[in-house]
Amino acid sequence: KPLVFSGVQPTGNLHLGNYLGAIRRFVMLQDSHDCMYCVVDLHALTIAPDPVELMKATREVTAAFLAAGIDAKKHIVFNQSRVMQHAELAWVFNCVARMGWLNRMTQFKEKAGKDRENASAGLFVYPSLMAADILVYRATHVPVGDDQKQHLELTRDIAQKFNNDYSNRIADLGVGVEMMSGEEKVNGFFPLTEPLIEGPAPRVMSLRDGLKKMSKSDPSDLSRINLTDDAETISKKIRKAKTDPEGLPSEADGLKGRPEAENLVVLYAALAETSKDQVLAEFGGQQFSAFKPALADLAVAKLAPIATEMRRISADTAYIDSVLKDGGERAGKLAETTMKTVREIIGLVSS
Ligand code: AQP
Repeated sequence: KPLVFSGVQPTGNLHLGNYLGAIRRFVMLQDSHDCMYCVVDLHALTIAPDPVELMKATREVTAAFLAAGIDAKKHIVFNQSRVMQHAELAWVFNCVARMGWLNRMTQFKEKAGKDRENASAGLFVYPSLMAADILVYRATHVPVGDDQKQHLELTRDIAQKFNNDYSNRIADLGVGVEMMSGEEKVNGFFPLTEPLIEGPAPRVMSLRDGLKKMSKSDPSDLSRINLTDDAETISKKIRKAKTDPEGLPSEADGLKGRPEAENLVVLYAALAETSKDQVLAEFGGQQFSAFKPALADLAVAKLAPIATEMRRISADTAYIDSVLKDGGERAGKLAETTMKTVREIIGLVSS
C-alpha cells in the first residue's frame, strides 16, 4: 500500500478548513493506504507558543484525529517531537535546500509580515522540516489543503536535489529505487512525493472575507467555525457570515466574482458530500436568509458528533498520551531505518 503522511500544527483552535481540507481526508485514505498522522509540535515552536497551551493543543489535535475516525491501531498517530529523526533530517535538508528556494515561500512572507528581521529562523526553515517529516518515512502521498502546495513542491525539489547530489553514493551503496524525475528515469533514494490536494474544499475561506483563507490565527473568531464550537455558536457565525446582496444563482457560473457566496456553497457541498451544482439545484433563486439556516443545521449535524467525541476523548489525557507514545515508538523505528541509510549516504560516521 502507498504510504501517506500528513501533519497538523497544535497552534490553536482547529477549524472547518482544517477538517474539510485535511482531517476528513485523512480518515478517507485509511482503507486504501498505510497512514501516518502527526501532530507537528516542533513546527508550532516557530511561533513560540505558551508551553502549557502547546501541550494542551497537542492533545486536542490528537483528540480531533481520533474523534474524526482515525484508527490509531491500524495506522500511526504521534507527535513529531518524539521522533528526533525529523529534526535530524531537517538539518540535512537545510544544507540541501537553497536560500533562494526558501525565500520564495509565500507562507513565510505572510507569517513573518513586515518585520522579517524579527521572524524566527525556524519559521524560515519550516519547509525543510516539513520535507523531513514526509521523507523520513519516504512517504509518497501527502493529503493537505491548497495552502500547502508550495511547500510540497519544495519537498520534491529537496528530494530531487538530494538524489542528484548523492547519486553516485546512492548507486554505490545500492540503496536507490528507480523512479521517474520528469521525463528522466533516475535511481533515487527519496521519492518525489505526490500532493493530494483534492476533495470539494481544498481551500475554505474566512467567513468574514472571501479572499482570505479560514485560519487559526485570524484574530476574529467570527471568521472561522471551530471544531469545538457548540450549535448556537455555529449558527451565529453562519448567520453573521459576510455575503453580497444577491440571492443564490441557479448555476455554479453565477458564483464567479462572489467569493463569500461561493465559499458558503462550497461548505454546504463539502459537508453534504455533494457538488456545488447539486446545492444550487436545490437552493438556486433563494435568499441567503433561507440558505444560511440550512447550512447551519447541516454544519451542526456533521460537527456536533465530532465535538462530543473530542470532549470525551480529551477528558482522558492518559489515554491520549498512550496513543502518542505508542505511535511515536512505531514511527521512531521506521524513521531510524531511513536515517541509518541517510547517514551512510552523506558520510556521517555512526557505527
Ligand atoms: N482554510 C483552509 N482550507 C483548507 N485546508 C486548510 N488547512 C488549513 N487551513 C485550511 C489545512 O489544514 C492542515 C493543517 O494545517 P496546519 O495547522 O498545519 O497549518 P496552517 O495551514 O498554518 O493552518 P491554519 O489554520 O491556517 O493556521 P495559521 O492561522 O497558523 O495559518 C493543512 O493540510 C492545511 O493545508
